[in-house]
Amino acid sequence: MTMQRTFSIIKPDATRRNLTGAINAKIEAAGLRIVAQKRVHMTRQQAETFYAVHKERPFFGELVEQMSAAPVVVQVLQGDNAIARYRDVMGATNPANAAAGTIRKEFALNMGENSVHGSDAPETAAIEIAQWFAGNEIVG
Ligand code: 3AN
Repeated sequence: MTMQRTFSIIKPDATRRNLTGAINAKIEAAGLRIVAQKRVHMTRQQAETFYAVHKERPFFGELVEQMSAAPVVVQVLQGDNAIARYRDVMGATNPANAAAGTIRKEFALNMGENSVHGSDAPETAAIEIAQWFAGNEIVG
């Protein structure tokens, strides 16, 4: 067992369509525990900081625009192998390639508006969690 934490965002395309509960149900059904959660409206600056690794990518401007356009739900998920497990539940970045039963297959609209974010490695999970939560807001 590798007990891990990962950082998740339920993105604006999903909160707009009132899908927070449906996505949380999939997270919990996969054996992940939501140990911290809050709804926030990201500023442009916060979205730029969060996605700084993608600064040179052609879709950066659009991504920042979308992420700061409406509320999101930021979360910390905990469980055995949480990082890989959540990425499995999320499905492929492009919903057209996402496996049946995944969040993106069922809910994502397109490559950019793809309903959820999940950390890709322990180092990025730690940085992303620290951007949004104080230690005493995470209760495992
Ligand atoms: P993932 O979210 O699956 O880890 P990344 O890290 O490659 O994917 O991309 C981060 C985010 O950038 C994606 N969730 C998506 O919103 C956006 N994105 C990635 N590739 C594209 C693209 N080709 N066109 C538009 N948006 C994209």
